Amino acid sequence: MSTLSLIPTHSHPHYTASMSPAELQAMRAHAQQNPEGFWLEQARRIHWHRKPTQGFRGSFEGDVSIKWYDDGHLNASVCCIDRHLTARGDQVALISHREGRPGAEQITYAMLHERVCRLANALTDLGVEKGERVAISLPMISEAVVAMLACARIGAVHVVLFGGFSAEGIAERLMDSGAVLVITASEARRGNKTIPFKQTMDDALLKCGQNCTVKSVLVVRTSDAAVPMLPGRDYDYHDFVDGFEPDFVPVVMPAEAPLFMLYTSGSTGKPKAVVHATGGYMVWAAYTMGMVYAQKPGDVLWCTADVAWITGHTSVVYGPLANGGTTMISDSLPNAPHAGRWLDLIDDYKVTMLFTSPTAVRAMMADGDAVVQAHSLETLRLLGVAGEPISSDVWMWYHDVIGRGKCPVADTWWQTETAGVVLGPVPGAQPLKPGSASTPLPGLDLALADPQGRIQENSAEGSLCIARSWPGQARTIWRDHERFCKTYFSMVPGFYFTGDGARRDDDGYYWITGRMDDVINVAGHRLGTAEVEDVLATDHRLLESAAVGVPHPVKGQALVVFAIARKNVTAQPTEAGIKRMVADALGRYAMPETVYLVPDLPRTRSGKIVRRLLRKIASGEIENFGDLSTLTDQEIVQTICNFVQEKH
Ligand code: 6R9
Repeated sequence: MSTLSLIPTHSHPHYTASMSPAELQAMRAHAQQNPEGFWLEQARRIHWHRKPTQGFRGSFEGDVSIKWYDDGHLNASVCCIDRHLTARGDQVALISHREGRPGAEQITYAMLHERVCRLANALTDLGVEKGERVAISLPMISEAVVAMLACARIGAVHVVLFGGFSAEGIAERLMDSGAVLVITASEARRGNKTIPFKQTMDDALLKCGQNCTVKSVLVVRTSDAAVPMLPGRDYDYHDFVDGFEPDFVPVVMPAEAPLFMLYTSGSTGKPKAVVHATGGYMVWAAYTMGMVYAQKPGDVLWCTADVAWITGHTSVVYGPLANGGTTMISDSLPNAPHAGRWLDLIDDYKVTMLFTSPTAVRAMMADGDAVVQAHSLETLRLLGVAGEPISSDVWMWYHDVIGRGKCPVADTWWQTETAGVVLGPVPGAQPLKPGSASTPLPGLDLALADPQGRIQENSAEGSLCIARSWPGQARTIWRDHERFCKTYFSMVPGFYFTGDGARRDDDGYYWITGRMDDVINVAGHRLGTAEVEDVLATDHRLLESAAVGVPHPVKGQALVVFAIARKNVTAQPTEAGIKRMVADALGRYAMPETVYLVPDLPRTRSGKIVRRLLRKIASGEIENFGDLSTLTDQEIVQTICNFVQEKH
């Protein structure tokens, strides 16, 4: 199948590749033979105040240590702005489209420099020092990009928080990160819903109570709605910031100084903040985005990801700007106020490179081809996806209908922890296989391990691991290095374990088979089932619960919860109440699709809940359950099936 659907290199004559197949081959060989030299050469993609003379130093063994370009010095905002000012100060760096407002803001590199400097001055005035954390919780507006770069300019560590988090979720992250300042908005509109950013932040700050480290809050007024402002703590962003000087001498940082941290979900416990280092991350952002999305003058790259995800950091902000490209953001929804809204924007702003999620592609596909046909889309020359598996039929639809058969489709596999593309094609320089995330970028050494941790050669299936460090690798988990070592380096000693399973075919192309741990992926959002179960464990009316992911036609996966209600409590929990409780605690994105209140759960003799069975039942696969002999009570499987069927 993989060979039949191979799309050869020469299929997209309209796409000018950044390198030839032979050049790519040579690059791979060079990276393999001389990794140190290769990565020092790649470091030249960015601007250094002091050039590094060392590549990787460290080890995946024992108390894992990862350092890149350790003797180099730089400032990430200089890489993204100042170094472009002479050659392309008047080129548009950022197109910022706001739904319901005519036109879009076209922010040149010179304007971006001014705005970032003003905010850097304002943050310094408010006492933010280098190394301190600044939390950013904003919709997709230009201030989000400016805020990240201003933190980088003063050497502060940004922590971008997703607007969909609940007050509780935000409070937890503010306290864990020790953020000293917050940048948020008054509110945002998503379709016909209002997202009360400031209200949620106020609630979160209240919840932090005695443990609150936040001293100031900058509020971008995104609508006319009045929001309560606490004098001495809260400042109107523009009233305050716009008065500062449009120049700020960047704080030069050592390469290993943290640039940002980002919370993500794991299989156990609370969300963890993954820490990324300035030098390695910047090289990696420039390299990976340069390899997959090689922007030429005039290219407009629209990555639809929210800035609060790693894709938003690398593919919206740092990658395109480090490479001197034009990046676009929009706070619009793909199908509001009407289906095909994103297609309007592609035509309106002459987008040449579209990078979105498989969920968004499936949603566009569900709206029907006629919506697409009503648009020109003639500026598009490259399409990309990341975040979750894309099936070959959806890939083909994206290629044939959105791309009109003219644009290569780059399916890229990566993670918050890898910070940039690991598996992905160099478009035009190698054949594509619909449904495969292609091959590792040059310099990356991937491995598949069997259940005993033995590395498999040639075509094989197993746990996806990375054998050698890469510049953008996460350095640690904030305040929990032990968890970092255990989560990523204990599974296959000496290797970084990704948490995903994959198959490698005869041509060396990788096919991701999905997570091997209890992490699910709802519309590209990573969610630990343990997080959901931890929330439900706080409700005294519930005895126990189990959360699983099931296939969903648009979202990829959906969350299903099985819960056991305690007997003899006065107010019985309801399924709707349980849904609300999860959404209130974690955020709207985590709202379960379905909740089943059941009398018990299938367990092994050692007491472990058998999630494999729950996943099958929840997805309606009730024909073949396999071996049930290890269960304490086999009847319960049928009982739960009956509950599920009754509901449908
Ligand atoms: C960039 C991002 C990471 C997890 C990852 C994997 C899944 C990402 C994928 C993919 C299949 C792809 N994933 N890209 N699965 N094909 N092209 O998504 O980061 O939010 O940390 O999620 O997403 O399971 O382990 P993050």
